[in-house]
Amino acid sequence: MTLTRRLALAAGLILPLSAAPALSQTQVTISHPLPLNSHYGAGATAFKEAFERATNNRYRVSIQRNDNEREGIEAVQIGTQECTITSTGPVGNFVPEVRVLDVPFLFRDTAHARGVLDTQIGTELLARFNSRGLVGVVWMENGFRHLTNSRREVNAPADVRGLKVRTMENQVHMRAFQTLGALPTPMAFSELVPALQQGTVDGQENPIPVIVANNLNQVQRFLTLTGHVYSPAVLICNPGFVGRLNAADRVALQEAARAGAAANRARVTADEQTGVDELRRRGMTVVTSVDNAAFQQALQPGASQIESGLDQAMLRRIRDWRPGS
Ligand code: EAX
Repeated sequence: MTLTRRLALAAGLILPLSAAPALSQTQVTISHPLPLNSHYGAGATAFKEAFERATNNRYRVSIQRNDNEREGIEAVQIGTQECTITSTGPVGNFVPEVRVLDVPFLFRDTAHARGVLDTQIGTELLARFNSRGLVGVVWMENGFRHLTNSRREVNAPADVRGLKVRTMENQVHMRAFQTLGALPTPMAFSELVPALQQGTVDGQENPIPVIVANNLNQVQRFLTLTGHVYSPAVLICNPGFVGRLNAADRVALQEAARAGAAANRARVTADEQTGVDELRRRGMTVVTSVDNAAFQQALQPGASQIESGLDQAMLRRIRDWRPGS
């Protein structure tokens, strides 16, 4: 099912489309949780430029920062803003089927993740947004998540035991850190830096682009490249907004979203190439040689709990996915 058809279905389009007034300019607000100079900012900017150009500026896109991703999704759901870019962290609380993407060590590498999300499985998961009062427009990317903390070097799973680790408001991630013996503390990104500054939590986990863009080196000493979870991002829009688009503008939205995803992913790739050296330069102690198999082994006892309630067939499809499949 093409995005265009999904958008039409989501918007319940059965009436002749009302064309937007020819000369009026419609404001479109899109939020994301990071600085403009970030992988989400790059995606939002590319989306803005492409959508305004394709609609001859009949739409003006305003990019706003809201570092509470759950709030951004809620605002799109009730229609106080048109779109948001968010990691899948809190999305599972709105679209439970998406939680399947948050399983530790599910994706072999970035190519596996992007390949799954950009083909049938990704399309099927985006379609799940429709019944939840949301339109999943395109998958974007946050990146592989790594562990930081300010108490000690983490070289092995046993070093995680007893650490108070901030997690996103995500049951799958919380169960994983419980299995490792950590004390997972879920909170929105907006609360993270104060919690680290006040010592409410010892550590957190995020992709390199997020750590760099938010200068988390100022509140964290140690970085361990665990790569324990691939963190997708997603561009979500309000069904009413989509439903008011004429057919040509809906195509423009789809193509602008793809342009945003391409720019976002390119920035993740760039940040991951330079970010670790940059964080070392800023003073972090970085553990690069991590025995990922040991972490996967340490998670095994909790695997059934971590994956409880998730679509096991979908998990198998994702694990078995190969290019061309
Ligand atoms: O989406 O909350 C988080 O840790 C997210 O990775 C961050 O907001 C970027």
